[in-house]
Amino acid sequence: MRLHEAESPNARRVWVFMKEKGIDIERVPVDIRAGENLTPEYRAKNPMGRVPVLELDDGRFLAESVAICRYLESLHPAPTLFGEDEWEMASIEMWNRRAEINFAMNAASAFRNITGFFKDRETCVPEWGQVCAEEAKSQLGVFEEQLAKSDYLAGDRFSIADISMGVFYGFAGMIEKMAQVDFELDRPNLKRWYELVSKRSSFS
Ligand SMILES: N[C@@H](CCC(=O)N[C@@H](CS)C(=O)NCC(=O)O)C(=O)O
Repeated sequence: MRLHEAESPNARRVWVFMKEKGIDIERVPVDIRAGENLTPEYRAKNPMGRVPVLELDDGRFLAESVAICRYLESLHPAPTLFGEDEWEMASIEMWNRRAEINFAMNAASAFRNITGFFKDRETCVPEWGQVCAEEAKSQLGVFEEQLAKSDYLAGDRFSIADISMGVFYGFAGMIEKMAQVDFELDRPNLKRWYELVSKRSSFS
């Protein structure tokens, strides 16, 4: 297997996941700034033109970070990062979706629209970026409340939900500087949780 990737938060989710599992595979760098991910050759691997993409030994390609992680979890079930019983699996899914849809997507849209980082390939609307930044900030309140109740997002076990949220919470610190926005990241429970999560060797 090979991972087509770039220095980017979604690829980082897969690296953290692989490190947690002790999986080491070949990595193929894709220069997303130069648009290598937009070529017909790359789109044959992933029609969405995004990284990361996992290339299987039989020549099939799998995109979407969490789909890749699910595949790797099936190959390497222990330690589980998607949960064990029905409730835990569903809770992890719920928090992972919230991390992705409610926080990460809004933070990433703020970044893309305000900085114009990918303006060579998409229309950027800075005002929309500001709306997304406000939404990301307001959604953080839900995570702050949840983390007052448990060590990790979906309970007492570190999971894919913590990987998704941890990677994008870290990225949000960089977005604040680049896009001059304030997500109010510095909230007591989120801060305590991020210190715990980012101490893991997988996050280094
Ligand atoms: N839903 C996808 C999102 C992938 C994604 O947006 N990747 C970004 C890097 S974090 C990318 O490839 N950006 C290049 C571009 O937009 O041209 C996933 O979870 O893998």
